[in-house]
Amino acid sequence: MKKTVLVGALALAGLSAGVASAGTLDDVKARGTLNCGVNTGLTGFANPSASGEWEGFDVAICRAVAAAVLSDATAIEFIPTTGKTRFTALASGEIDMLARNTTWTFTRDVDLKFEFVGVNYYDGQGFMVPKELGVSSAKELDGATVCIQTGTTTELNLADFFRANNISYEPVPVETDNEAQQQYLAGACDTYTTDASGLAAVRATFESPGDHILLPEIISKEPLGPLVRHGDNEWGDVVRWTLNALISAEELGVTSANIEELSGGTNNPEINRLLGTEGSLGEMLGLDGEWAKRAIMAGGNYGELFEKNIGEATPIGLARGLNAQWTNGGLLYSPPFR
Ligand SMILES: N[C@@H](CCC(=O)N[C@@H](CS)C(=O)NCC(=O)O)C(=O)O
Repeated sequence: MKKTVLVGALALAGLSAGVASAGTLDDVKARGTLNCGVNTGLTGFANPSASGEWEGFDVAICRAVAAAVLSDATAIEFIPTTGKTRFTALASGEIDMLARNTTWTFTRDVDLKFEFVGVNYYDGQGFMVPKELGVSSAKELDGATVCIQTGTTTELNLADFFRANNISYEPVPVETDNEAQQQYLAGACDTYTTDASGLAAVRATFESPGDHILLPEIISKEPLGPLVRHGDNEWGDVVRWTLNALISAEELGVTSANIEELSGGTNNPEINRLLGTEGSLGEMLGLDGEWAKRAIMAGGNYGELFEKNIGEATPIGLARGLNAQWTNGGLLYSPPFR
């Protein structure tokens, strides 16, 4: 009797999730494409190129997963999502994973029932102002109009920061970065606030980036990472270890330039396990031995992806900072491939 009640409750719980909560790995394999939720457009992170190809630091995670699972880094349907629509898209099953500068928070995990598989960018919230506003600290923004993207952690942090500093602001809500950019440049808001990486990305697209400054305050922690639905652990493992493969590859010195040679076998057992010449880690994931090799070859290791898409040599110009490897004073630390 007790057993029946329990089974019934579980079935109900499954139904209330609204989608098949298990088996995304099989679904993706059967479909032959990965449905990856990304931004509507944020230079350096996720943006269609002039020829219509999605590219960027978040897009690279989708590509690595598609390469690992489907042996094809282009077998992806990119689904643009806003701050508001991203979670419904994931919960409903419209997308298999979300890679869209999304902050790992308690409520998104526990209440919305998503699983963040790791962090691909450690960030924090900042403020951008036109130089001519003559402001040098966020604490001088009393009474300012603030462009703010709805459905984000940004909205909540902003309220906390102004309240804690006993100053007031007038929100100018926007739904996409494009809209924020237009409003800000048109002077509809005195300042634009979002993740500091997002501010750098937006500023890079301005005609005169030098006319705008980022204020020194970073008012929050924004660990950004890919996420999947709760309760689909096999799929979660695939996305988690794909991200870890990119991070470990950098730590172990595996690059797009030397990966072919290294996958012939090396005297470093961890590299061999990563690249599938030793052990059977791929099989344990429901993939083959070369899954991680393909993931890394899709665009390079973590460091290569960083430098190519958002690094100091790009117009976005981000330094590694917290996103350096732990061996270099940063927070990037992949668990071992063992
Ligand atoms: N990390 C924050 C904010 C993420 C966010 O939506 N950022 C904006 C501003 S950088 C964005 O990505 N916009 C891209 C778009 O509108 O497509 C969160 O998870 O709530």
